[in-house]
Amino acid sequence: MSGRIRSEAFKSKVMSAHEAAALVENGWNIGFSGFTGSGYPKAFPEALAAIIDAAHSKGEELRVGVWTGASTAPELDGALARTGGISYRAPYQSDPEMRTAINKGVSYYQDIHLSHMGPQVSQGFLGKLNVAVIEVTAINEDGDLIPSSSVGMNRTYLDYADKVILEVNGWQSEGLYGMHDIYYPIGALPPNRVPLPIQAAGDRIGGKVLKVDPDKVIAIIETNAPDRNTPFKLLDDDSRAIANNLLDFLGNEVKQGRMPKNLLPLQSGVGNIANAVLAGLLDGPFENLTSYTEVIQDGMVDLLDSGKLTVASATAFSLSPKAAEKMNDNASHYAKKIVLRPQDVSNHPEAIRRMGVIACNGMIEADIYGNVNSTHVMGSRMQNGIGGSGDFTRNGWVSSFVTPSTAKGGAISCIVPMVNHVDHTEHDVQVIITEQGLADLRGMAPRQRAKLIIDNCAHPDFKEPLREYVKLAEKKANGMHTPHDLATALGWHVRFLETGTMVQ
Ligand code: 0RQ
Repeated sequence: MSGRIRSEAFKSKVMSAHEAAALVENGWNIGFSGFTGSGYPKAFPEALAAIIDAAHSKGEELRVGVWTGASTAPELDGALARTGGISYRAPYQSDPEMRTAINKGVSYYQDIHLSHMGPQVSQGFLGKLNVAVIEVTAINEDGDLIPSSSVGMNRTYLDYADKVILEVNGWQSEGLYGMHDIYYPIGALPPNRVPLPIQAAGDRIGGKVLKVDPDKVIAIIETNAPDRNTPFKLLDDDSRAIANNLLDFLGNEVKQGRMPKNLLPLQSGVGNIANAVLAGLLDGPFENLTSYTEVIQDGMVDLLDSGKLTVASATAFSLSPKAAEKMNDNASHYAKKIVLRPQDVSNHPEAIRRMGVIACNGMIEADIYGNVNSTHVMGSRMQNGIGGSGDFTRNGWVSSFVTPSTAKGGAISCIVPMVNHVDHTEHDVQVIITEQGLADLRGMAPRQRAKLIIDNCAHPDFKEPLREYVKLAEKKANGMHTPHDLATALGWHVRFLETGTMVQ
């Protein structure tokens, strides 16, 4: 044994991943730990996938509901989705195999705001939670659990599951102890909800450990395996240009007296552009920054190292292998500057609204009136999910969305007459940014927005076609508030589906 299981009561429950996975019954819902590729169980899901494959090859029915914090890794979403054994998946995923199962209609998928997942599970809307499978760093003598590299939904799953399986991962640094802030009262349901007493990104309001009823623990698996930790792409010209447009905007907000010199707490989505923004901040003029976000990427760790960022609050890491190694070696040092919270706290509307978070998220497309689609490709296909973007967009002080102006080598305009699916409405979206420029939509009516978005954000190849659409819409519309020609509003998407390009 690794020495990470320090409670006598738990030692006798150690078994292999196969033995633990064999306890799962057809139709069970499983609440897995894991958020943006960190802190997910490493051995149980693949063992379960092998058991599902074996059952299916004998013609037996074995399918499960898979609930997580957010996206996981090929060893979890990938392995289970490949079997065809996931009946239902929630809330956020980004795995290619999982995406295929959803888009083929093999698995149902419910795309839930990350801050809503806890309350919805607690209310029982998703059905009964049969088992929670949670990765931890260690089990203390008193049976308390030291969380690993993500917190996500773990508090709720441990509380609400009938049974619990723990994976104790020796790869996770023991220095993580003290980084987590687990606030329990926020799990209360109406009418017993309490205020969230967070006034600044670094406030600690809870305990360092997760609690579990030892009687519910049916198995413990020992692992020693790293998190997914995919390296980031090198910054390209487009992501650098997008980052610069956002940083200029923030500089101007300070100049206009609308933000303090050290800005307001930053939230940044995942991916290349988000990392470019963080890299831009490293070279930029802003000091004493803070972050209230959901994911800590490499750029955030660099900012902490430089001293430009004083504190970062999140629910999970999403690091490259190099940065993960650095985090593992120095976790107790970073624990003074990083707070990892449950996702119903990291993404809580009350804290985001009170602190005035600057939200910045990626998108698939925006339309000329400022509606944003973060999730769907050509109306029907799911890409990843809304994740936490809605939590931060609706409640932030500034809500911005970033994308290159075109996709698929210029065949697709990311600025369209009408989005093929709405995740963030025109009422929530304040700033749209592409490599072409930035549209500050605050204080603007729909037709004013259309002009600004086309002039500042659309790719030159699509500016004139968009202006032509506006003219046509204004001629044909039944009203001049948000003019549309309903017969052609989605024509660009239809053209892409029929010909492989939106270009006329
Ligand atoms: O497809 O992979 O087949 O090449 O979409 O696009 O440009 O690589 O951008 O990785 O930053 O993802 C919105 C998906 C952007 C992401 C989204 C195609 C494009 C490519 C990916 P390929 P890029 P990114 C915090 C907040 C929602 C969740 C969120 C996301 C693929 O940012 O999932 O914000 N956001 N969470 O070719 C058709 C278009 C397209 C398009 C891009 N207009 N039409 N395809 N693509 N634009 C994190 C969490 O919540 C956990």
